[in-house]
Amino acid sequence: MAPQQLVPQTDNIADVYATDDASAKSVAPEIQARWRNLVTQFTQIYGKKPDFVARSPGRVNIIGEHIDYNLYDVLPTAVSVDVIIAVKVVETQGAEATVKISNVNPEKFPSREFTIPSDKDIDIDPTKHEWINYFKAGVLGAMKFLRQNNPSIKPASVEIHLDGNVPPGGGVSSSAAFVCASALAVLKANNHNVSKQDLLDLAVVSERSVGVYSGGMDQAASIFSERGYLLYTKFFPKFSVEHVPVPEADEEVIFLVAQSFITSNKAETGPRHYNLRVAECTLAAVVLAKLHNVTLEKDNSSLGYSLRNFHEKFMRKEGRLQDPLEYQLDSVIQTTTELFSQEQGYTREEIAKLLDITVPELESRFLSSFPVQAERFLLRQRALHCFKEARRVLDFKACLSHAKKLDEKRLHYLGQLLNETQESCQKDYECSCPEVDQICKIARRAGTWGSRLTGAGWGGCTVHMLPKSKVEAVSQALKDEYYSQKFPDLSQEKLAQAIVISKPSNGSFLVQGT
Ligand code: NG1
Ligand code: MG
Repeated sequence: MAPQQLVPQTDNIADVYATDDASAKSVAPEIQARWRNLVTQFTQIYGKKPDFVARSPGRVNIIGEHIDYNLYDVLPTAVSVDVIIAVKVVETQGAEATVKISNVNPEKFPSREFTIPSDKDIDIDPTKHEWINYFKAGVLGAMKFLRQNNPSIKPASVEIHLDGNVPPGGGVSSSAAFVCASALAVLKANNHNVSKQDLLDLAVVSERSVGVYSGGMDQAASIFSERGYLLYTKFFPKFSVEHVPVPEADEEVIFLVAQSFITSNKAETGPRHYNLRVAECTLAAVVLAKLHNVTLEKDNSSLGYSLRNFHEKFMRKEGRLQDPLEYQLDSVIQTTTELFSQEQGYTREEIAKLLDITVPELESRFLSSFPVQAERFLLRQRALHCFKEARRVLDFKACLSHAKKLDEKRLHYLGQLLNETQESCQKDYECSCPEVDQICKIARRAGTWGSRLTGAGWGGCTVHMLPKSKVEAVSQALKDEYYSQKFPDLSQEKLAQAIVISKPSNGSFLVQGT
């Protein structure tokens, strides 16, 4: 991957959205209308046309769930829904730069005005779930980055109009799309053409400032994806990406995304859901390291100690770093099965004892970055999910990479891997929910090769892999057996949003001269 590959710029939105080379110059009418609307409204509100539009998409994760913060490889791709931000740089009147920001949906997202301090970080109150917090997170990351190169930089004042159509809390990374587009907008407004790598680094830092200790998968997929490819993303020993094509098959292979409409706001449910899992995996890693008498240095995972880090140190001690990763993972799975025998999980006292430290030390070292609500930590189940999921990602990628063509056998194998991921998310990681389980069952019965939750889970989105000829039957089955039962008064518009065919799309883009 070219380390300094800049975020691409264009004056033609066909370069952003055309997904099939055949229609490389044509863009779906509703996308054209959405862009025209953004620019027209901008001009109505601010009296002038915008200088440029910054955009970054949501992502669907094909396989590799809840393992990015453990620094294991994942396989997402960008989808076409995105956040588009029209920007105009204006004169700074007072002492500090001002931001005027409005949204195409003013009832839900009222206009706001705030200043950007030039000598310190902008303050964000993560306990107040304000829609502009994500834009402020982008400002925070971008200004931190710009100040590194130019400590006395005077930020530009800007007028902003924003349209995001990534369903929030929907598991297709609305938050990452929002933060990446925002940071990109601020960097461009300050005349900095940013590399994809730099945008990624600052976007991950920014997203954590709104209180969610996520991995880097969403931001990587939002920034680095290229249309037609899945984005094989590695975090260890350092970040890198590989664009993996989906080989031809007798029938076009479709990835379909279906909303459960059960929203899960990670910022609120973190202490007993997402952030708790991050803590459980971290504790599993440090206990496994202690039991194998290996030392973990701090890594760049959310809490500084990851399962991948333990895996590396354990294999180094066994002198097996040259073994294929698959075999290494088999051994790590084996030792986890043997060492973590308690199905009912471990209390703080039991973990502290295993680590030879006191409970207060345990709290301050591993449980003080963010609140978690749990009496027991299910180290066995969470670690086994992650190691086995990391193994499935390797198998999924190997199957794609070694095939010229995907025959029935391979397609069923890929689908089976997705189904195993769902099973593990349900049983070992407990991040599914009854509605998502039901959607997967309905879709499989109607003809998908594989169906599973995608993203954090606890609601949100599902992703399905199926032949083009089954799209109609699967969509109909979901409408008849899920949406009409569960949400009988769902509007036609919401129903249309519920099921999206997500072709692997482009990542972040700057569009000028709109
Ligand atoms: P979503 O569901 O898009 O919020 C979250 C994390 C990812 C990853 C997935 C689970 C954030 C911002 N992103 O994605 O890093 O951990 O869950 O694989 O929390
Ligand atoms: Mg998110």
